[in-house]
Amino acid sequence: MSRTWKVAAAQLGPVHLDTPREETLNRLIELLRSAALQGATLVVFPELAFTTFFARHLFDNPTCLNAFFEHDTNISEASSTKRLFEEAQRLCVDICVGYAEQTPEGRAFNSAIYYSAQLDQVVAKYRKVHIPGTREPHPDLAVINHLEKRYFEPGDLGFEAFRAPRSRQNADGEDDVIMGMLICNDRRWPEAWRCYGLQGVELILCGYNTPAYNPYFWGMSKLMSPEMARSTAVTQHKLVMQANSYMNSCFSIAAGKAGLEDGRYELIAGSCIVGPEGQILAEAVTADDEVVCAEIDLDECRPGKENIFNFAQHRRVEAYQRVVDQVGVTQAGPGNMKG
Ligand code: CDT
Repeated sequence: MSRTWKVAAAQLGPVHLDTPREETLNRLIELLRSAALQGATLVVFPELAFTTFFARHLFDNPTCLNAFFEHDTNISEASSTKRLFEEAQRLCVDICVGYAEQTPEGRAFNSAIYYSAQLDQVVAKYRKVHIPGTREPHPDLAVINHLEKRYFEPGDLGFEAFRAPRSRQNADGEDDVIMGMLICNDRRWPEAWRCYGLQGVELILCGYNTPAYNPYFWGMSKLMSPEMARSTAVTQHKLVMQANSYMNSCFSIAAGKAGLEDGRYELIAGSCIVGPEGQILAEAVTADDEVVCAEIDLDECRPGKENIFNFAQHRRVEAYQRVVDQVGVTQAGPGNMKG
């Protein structure tokens, strides 16, 4: 049986603070339809896809902040989001979509779910583990605020890979694809990918919102023009998608929110689909609403998994203890001669 799959990243152009949610939802549905017309049966949407990237802003009023969150435990049935899932079901297209989750206990997570059209249900949920930015706003430079640490707690679901049947391919579940979800900053952490790699992952799905210019967070960008900072941010985004796909012998799909939000907050574009040898198979050419499509053959993950990155044969866990024992840096002392 062929293991090819036509998949897509749905890049979303700017969404402003006052953009009505209905309007954004309509754009997501248009992207879904356009991907389906091109034959895709899996579409990945950005992080926090239903609203602007609200973590740029300080909200003193909890009602204003609440408007950016989903409060229903099942967003495929919630009144504010269900039209997207109904359309996915009608088109028989799976979707992965990011959203701000508020639990019934009042906990807040930056989450993503995978909806299987064939099963007509959400089959996996992921909560972003690496929460970047700060709790407190910058005293005098509001434009660079990134307040995710204020609005979200670190995800508590770990990196659990899951299986889903490829839509329209088979109904018996024998040829499920092994997938994992990451959200934005997670893609920069090789530990996250390796947790999935160790579960045989074949396809990583990752939505993102990456500021194009932030002199307080990006290495070197204090020295850079906005243009150089943007191109460096795009390079680093692709670098981590390509390197980690290669090192875990898996495909990956990255879907971003892009462009200039509210006239001053720029997000990088660069939505892309990457292969297991680290090659970019397709990428966005605009910083606006755009579908990026590629046909992938999941069996292409096998050479890497069976040879250079055959974990069972080559990993040396006895030498990796520091990776899980230590959080921050403990600088090496002078001299390390042992043995
Ligand atoms: N959304 C998100 O995680 N963005 C981060 C930027 C952090 S800069 C404070 C990213 O890694 O792209």
